[in-house]
Amino acid sequence: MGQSESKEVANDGKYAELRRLAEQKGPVAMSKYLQENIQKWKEEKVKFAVTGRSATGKSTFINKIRNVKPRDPGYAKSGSGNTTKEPTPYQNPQNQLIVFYDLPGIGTLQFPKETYVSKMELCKYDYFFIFFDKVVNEDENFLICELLKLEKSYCLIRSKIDDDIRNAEDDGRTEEEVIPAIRQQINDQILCYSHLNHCDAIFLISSKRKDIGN
Ligand SMILES: Nc1nc2c(ncn2[C@@H]2O[C@H](COP(=O)(O)OP(=O)(O)OP(=O)(O)O)[C@@H](O)[C@H]2O)c(=O)[nH]1
Ligand SMILES: [Mg+2]
Repeated sequence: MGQSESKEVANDGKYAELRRLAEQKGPVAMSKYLQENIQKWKEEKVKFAVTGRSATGKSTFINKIRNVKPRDPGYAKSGSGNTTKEPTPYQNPQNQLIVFYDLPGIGTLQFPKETYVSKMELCKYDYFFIFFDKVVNEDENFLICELLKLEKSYCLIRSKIDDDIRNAEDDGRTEEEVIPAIRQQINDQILCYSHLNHCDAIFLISSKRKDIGN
């Protein structure tokens, strides 16, 4: 086995089958196998969990990406905190196999972090969007550690960037200064705690203003 092949790839059942075909049956059988399997991802159901503290904008984000307005059917209720009371699935209108699960906020009195992982059945989701609206705090830290134990992947979503821009403008700073400063602050925080480094990406978003975010 070549040195560049990762353990993950080497342990993958489909990869092993491909190797076997290549070695025993040759390129025609290999090509047939690839053609049969390459489209299979399109038939897979993907469950995205949208999680994080209460009132960080999880439900609002789900409405935004689904382009659903307050009086439309399937609108995820948003509010000023403790709004989402149970994990609720929302299908992506472009692909019904992609489902966003709107989760209650972690670390509230109703959903303390100690029981959140089991109550929310975090093990059943494929990927996690972890929302936070100022700095990564103890609750996100806890969540990330638990996801690492479950070997789940996640990205971090710093929400409500429009609020930061508005506040900064009141303080005499510009949008061009504020966004890189927030990103830098998050990166600095992540560098200090090695386990936070596992996140796939950090997005800065606003569900209220389409023109900002990166
Ligand atoms: N300024 C601003 N406000 C936002 C944004 N996203 C959400 N909000 C507001 O933040 C509040 C909380 O939003 P929700 O979507 O209910 O937050 P949540 O994370 O689902 O909250 P829980 O269901 O309680 O966990 C609402 O008043 C939203 O209008 C944003 O990008 N910018
Ligand atoms: Mg909600």
